[in-house]
Amino acid sequence: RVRTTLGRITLAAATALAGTATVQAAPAHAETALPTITDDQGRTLILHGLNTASSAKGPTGLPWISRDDVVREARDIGTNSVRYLIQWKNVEPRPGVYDDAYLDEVAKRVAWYGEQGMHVILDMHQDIYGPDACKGAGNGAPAWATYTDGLPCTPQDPWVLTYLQPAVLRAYDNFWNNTGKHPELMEHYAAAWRHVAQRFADDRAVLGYDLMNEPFGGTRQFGFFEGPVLAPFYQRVVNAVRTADRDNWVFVEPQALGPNEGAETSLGTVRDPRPGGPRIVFAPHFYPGGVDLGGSYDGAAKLLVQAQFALWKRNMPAAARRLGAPIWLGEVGGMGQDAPGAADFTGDWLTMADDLTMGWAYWSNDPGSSGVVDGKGNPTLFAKTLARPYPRAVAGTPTRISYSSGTLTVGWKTRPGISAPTELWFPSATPPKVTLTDKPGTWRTQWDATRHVLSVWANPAEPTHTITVH
Ligand code: 9MR
Repeated sequence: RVRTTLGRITLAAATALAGTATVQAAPAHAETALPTITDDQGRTLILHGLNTASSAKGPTGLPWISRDDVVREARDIGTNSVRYLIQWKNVEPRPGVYDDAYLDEVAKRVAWYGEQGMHVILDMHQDIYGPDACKGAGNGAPAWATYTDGLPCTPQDPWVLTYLQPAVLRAYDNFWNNTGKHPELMEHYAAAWRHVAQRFADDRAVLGYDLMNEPFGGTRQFGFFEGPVLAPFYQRVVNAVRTADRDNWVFVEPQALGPNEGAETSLGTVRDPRPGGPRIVFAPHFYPGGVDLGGSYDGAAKLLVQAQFALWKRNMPAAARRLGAPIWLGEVGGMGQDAPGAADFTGDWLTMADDLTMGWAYWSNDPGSSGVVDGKGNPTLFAKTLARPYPRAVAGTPTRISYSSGTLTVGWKTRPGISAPTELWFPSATPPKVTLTDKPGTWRTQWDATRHVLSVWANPAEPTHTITVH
């Protein structure tokens, strides 16, 4: 029954979207390169990572992982980053009262990633507002910040439909102050972020803050939400974060409904008050055709999903360009390894990310059929497909990333003043065969067989470089 319903929903969505979409491949390299996320040596970071983890939505607000799991992940999948889930309800259990013991537990786990040289993006996660909006179905907001005004709620299957329950719509309407009754809630949220930013501003493992997972506007959607409500809200949170932390990156998401399937976003520009140039990242998700809700990537469903690939590839980089921000795919995946076309789908979105020279965080790192280890601790299909050769740091502006049949090709433009090397990760410990377009004798490489990382010091006098590695 669920599959049939889903089929109808996705078909309806396809029909609706087909009207607005020109379903053709967008040019892989659009006019001007987007700004990039950079490390403290000025190199572009291409972030490959996992969302860790859905289990952090529970009462403790902490994910299932141990230190050893992080060590294994870095070694076997080569991730250089993590989208680490935290919860507002655990940060601010009572109004204005912050649980620093919780943040200590978060910091302890953040350090595990730091030990592996990985970059942490803290994600203030939520689904369906919070656990008190609809009988425990959701996560995120604390009980004291949940005003459902006595409206009814029944958790739905698939879970996303719970967003449309009256109590949930009202909880959001009160949060965004669409009702005019609760201006204090957004204020609290911004202050909670300031507190988190204060705690992590000097933590070298932390790269940035994803301000709100998959925002949902209640009874205001699309142009009635993203421009007039969401963007000013982000502005307020960014301003609050910047009073505590001038340097970390701030990640802003479009609303989830629509953009998750590739539809256009009307999110307005968010200004970064930090001196030295903006550090705001546009961080959309990609869940075409309900692949995370029991969907597949074969037959008619595959056509729909491919249409949404084309939409996403056109609309999300365009939005990033409009916002003047780098783009990073904060969530993608959620498909069980036994779902028809799972391997194919994974390969196709990985290729899309490479085509856009864009990093990603896979959903998710929870043990199970859509994780990287199954319930018994055995590696899944995804452990293998996500362990893909890539340039984790580029000493300049990447112009090309492509990987196929055992060959990784990376092109970049020199950015003056970077002395740190370009670093490429490979799943195998065997030294790779390298060719570079720079004049012989003007460049060198070094192979780290333990970390599987090839460092490349290209000739800074040459404006462009292309490396090919077998
Ligand atoms: O995969 C998650 C599923 O098990 C949960 O029931 C659901 C509600 O918390 O959330 C799913 O994860 C979603 C994430 O929180 C937000 N983006 C989409 C993810 C996959 O549906």
